Amino acid sequence: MSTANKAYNQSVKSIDVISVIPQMFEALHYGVLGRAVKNGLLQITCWDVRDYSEDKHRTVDDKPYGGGPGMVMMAKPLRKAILHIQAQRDKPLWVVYLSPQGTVLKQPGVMRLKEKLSTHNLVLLCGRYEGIDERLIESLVDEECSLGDYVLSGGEFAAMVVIDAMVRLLPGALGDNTSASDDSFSRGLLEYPHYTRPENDEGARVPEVLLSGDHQAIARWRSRMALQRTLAKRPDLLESAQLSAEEKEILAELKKIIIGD
Ligand code: 9D3
Repeated sequence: MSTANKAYNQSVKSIDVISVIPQMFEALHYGVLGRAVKNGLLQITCWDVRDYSEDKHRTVDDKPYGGGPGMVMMAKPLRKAILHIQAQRDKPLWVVYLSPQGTVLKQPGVMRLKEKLSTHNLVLLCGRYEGIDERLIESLVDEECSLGDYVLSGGEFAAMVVIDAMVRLLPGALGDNTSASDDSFSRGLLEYPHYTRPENDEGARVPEVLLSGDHQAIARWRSRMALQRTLAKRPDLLESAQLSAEEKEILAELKKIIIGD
């Protein structure tokens, strides 16, 4: 067991991905994700559905019953892949099918899936073509997740989005001095604006308060900016945001300014 797992006293968290294009998941070797895997925080295994096909052409799709355009992924190769994964895992599987019919995933949903990793081995099932045979969904899929209302060409990028969002919530994934729970987004707000050197970029100066060294004033300014941006760009988020008494006061003030009394 790696140092990372000893430190947090957890069993190995495991994500299995089933896809017809497992090569796409090479992207997971980079950045925060690549490091989390290297440090042993979790194990990601990609499985090629075609390895579970039953003919020499490695066929995994067929024409839809009832006619119509496109092809449908057959239940059998997917079922064989899922059962093969279960045979190698000690925890029960939690099978998530990435699909446009799924519940749209939000940050609380990401947190729930991350917590599932303690008791289950997560399987992310990626569809291609028109989708997968409904009987496979009914028998082996635990939940269906969508990213939102736009059309992708398959579930692979969706699966990578879900993995990225979950992994950065694992203790140790972001390093020691950052915490995912510090993100203003995790409290339901947009972030305050960020600045780095130089102080003067082609005439545009860094806001004076950030150079003041007054940490309380800086915190107040950032909190105000986060609220102001959220009110301007994503007022829908404010309905469910968790705000402190002070933030509620600032927000009431900002609303007066916008309305103009
Ligand atoms: C052209 C096919 N479409 C008919 C209007 C249906 C359709 C089938 C399969 C649309 C998209 C897909 C593939 N999409 C996904 O696998 C997918 C997805 C998405 O398209 N949008 C948002 N979230 C997701 S998660 C998986």
